[in-house]
Amino acid sequence: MSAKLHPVPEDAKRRALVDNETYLAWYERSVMDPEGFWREHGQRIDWFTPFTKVKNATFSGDVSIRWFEDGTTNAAYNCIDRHLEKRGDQAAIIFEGDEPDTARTITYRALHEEVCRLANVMKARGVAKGDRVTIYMPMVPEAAYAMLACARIGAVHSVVFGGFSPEALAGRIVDAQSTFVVTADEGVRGGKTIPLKANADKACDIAGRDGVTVETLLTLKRTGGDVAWKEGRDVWYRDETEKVEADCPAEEMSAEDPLFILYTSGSTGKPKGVLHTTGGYMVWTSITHQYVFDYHEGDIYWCAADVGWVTGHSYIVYGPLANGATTVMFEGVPTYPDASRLWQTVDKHQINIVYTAPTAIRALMGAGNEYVSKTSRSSLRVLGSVGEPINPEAWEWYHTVVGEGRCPIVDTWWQTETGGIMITPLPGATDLKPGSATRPFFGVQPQLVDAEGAVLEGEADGNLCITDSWPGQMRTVYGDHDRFIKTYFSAYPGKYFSGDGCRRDTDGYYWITGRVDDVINVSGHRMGTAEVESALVAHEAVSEAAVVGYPHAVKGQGIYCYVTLMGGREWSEDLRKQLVAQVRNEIGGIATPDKIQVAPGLPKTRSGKIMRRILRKIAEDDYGSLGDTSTLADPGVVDDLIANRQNRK
Ligand code: 6R9
Repeated sequence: MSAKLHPVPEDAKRRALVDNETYLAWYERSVMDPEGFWREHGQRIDWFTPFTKVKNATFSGDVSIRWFEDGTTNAAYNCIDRHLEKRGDQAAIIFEGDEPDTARTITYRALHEEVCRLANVMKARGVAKGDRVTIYMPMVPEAAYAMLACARIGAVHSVVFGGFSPEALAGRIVDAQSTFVVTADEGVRGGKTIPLKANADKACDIAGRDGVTVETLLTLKRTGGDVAWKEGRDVWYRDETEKVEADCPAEEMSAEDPLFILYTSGSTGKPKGVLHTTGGYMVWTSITHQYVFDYHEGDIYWCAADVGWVTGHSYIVYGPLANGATTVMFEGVPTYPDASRLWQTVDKHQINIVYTAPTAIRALMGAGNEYVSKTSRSSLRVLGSVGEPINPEAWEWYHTVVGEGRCPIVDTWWQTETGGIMITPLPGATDLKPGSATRPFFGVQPQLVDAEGAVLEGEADGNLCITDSWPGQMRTVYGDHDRFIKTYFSAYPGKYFSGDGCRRDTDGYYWITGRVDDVINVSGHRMGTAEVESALVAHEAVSEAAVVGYPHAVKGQGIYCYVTLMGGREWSEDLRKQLVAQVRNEIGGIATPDKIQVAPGLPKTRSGKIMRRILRKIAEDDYGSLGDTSTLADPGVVDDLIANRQNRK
């Protein structure tokens, strides 16, 4: 791993909110005196009733995590109302549409009215505090309005990424028992339309068969494309918002009342509903947004993620709006109309901070420097990366070509479960090493352990745990607290286990090495190999499937599938297409298999466990170092897999 050190640029140091001395002092206090630290920083959001209790968390036994528990507040109030007096006319959201000539600005005052109206629509149609609302939307401001409208009335939103299939959407509607769904006629991305309403229609049918009847399907007209209509259930967004009052009081929520559920993949079973609550999450997203991006009053800030992912929740909507920032919402993709799009958008809106994913950086790097150099980018001050490890080459390109050497890069490690950024540089404080997420944020206590759970000190390579609670942490798996305990607190009792491998170097910097479980990361999207496998075996020709990740130049990891066919079934190009379609139908386009290999047998131990280590090596074309295969029930299957591998260099 490259250890080239990039010291904090003088400019960044001069204007930064936090320099290195401050970082060290605050960090020390945050872990020595968490009560005192968070009592003070908990004041950064507005409370209706101030909290007196700060932290009440245990990672043992039943695992219970509570922050600011006797305080009351409201997330939408903190994102909107409290800014109205001072910045009612300031842009809250700048919407940059898919086509470059479509931009819209929404002031804080306008945001207030939009959110209140939608909240009143929800109430009028029976949504009450604690009810779950599913949001299946394109990247348009109305997606943020829907989230904030839920927060305003105390409903719990579950945003489902617009790229997920009807089956995947249905599964999430059913798990959340959600009877109110917000969607659009069609989404538009990179010039292509996505049939969201048609997908939602199918999802409602499936959910209905599984016992959950969607009562309202509120549909935003985005393209005006043809859609089917079910009277009584389907209503147009704008028709409804016109009928109601433009004001709606923000519900008084207890700090530990749920704010949202977001489904994410794990190594086993169905996606889990990660549950976040109100007070701690708002404190965490706002404090991290301010210090990690060195956000100053008046800055224009752009996180180019989708609200369907946690990054969109925490760093397009809640964190920036809690801080009264101007947040850019982008409907399109970085390569449309061409690979200049991000940088042209930066110039157009004079954006100061850009936060995106390594997969986008690699794709743009591949397109060539001229797409960058023909733009000015003089407004840029801080660049961010999130979603997967960033390789040093992509880091250097981002730093040198995009940022012209003057913008610190914050490589932020965190997860859906952590609610917000955990390990990260601070622009004015941290000397950077390309590829390292560097040091823990305030209050975060990382620890590396070996497979047996022994704590590793100093320079070490191990499994990344966090030893104590932080305010933004998930509280439970929706409807399944046992699964929460099992998934995160049982591998290393008393500690939160992230599922990531990590190295700590001699300077105490952290280098995330990727997942150590059966989760793969494709273009920054998390996927359980088990989910892809269950989609494959649902096809009548497949008797068994094993899925692993392999290195992919742009996506980070690609999806490599081994399938064993039912007796008598022959492999054909047509069958390959059917299997690809099967996975896309069950999960969505993001899970499209890159390679499928027929495997007459899979390498299994005598107890029947598939040895994925071997399958990974073969997929990586690294079959020279398969390690010990003596425990295999039939070592002969390995030779066959190698002879027929799909990934020859
Ligand atoms: C925010 C988000 C979480 C997983 C995580 C890790 C990987 C995220 C990273 C990173 C290396 C970074 N990951 N950021 N790996 N460096 N800066 O991405 O949440 O979708 O839940 O994914 O992504 O493997 O465990 P989520």
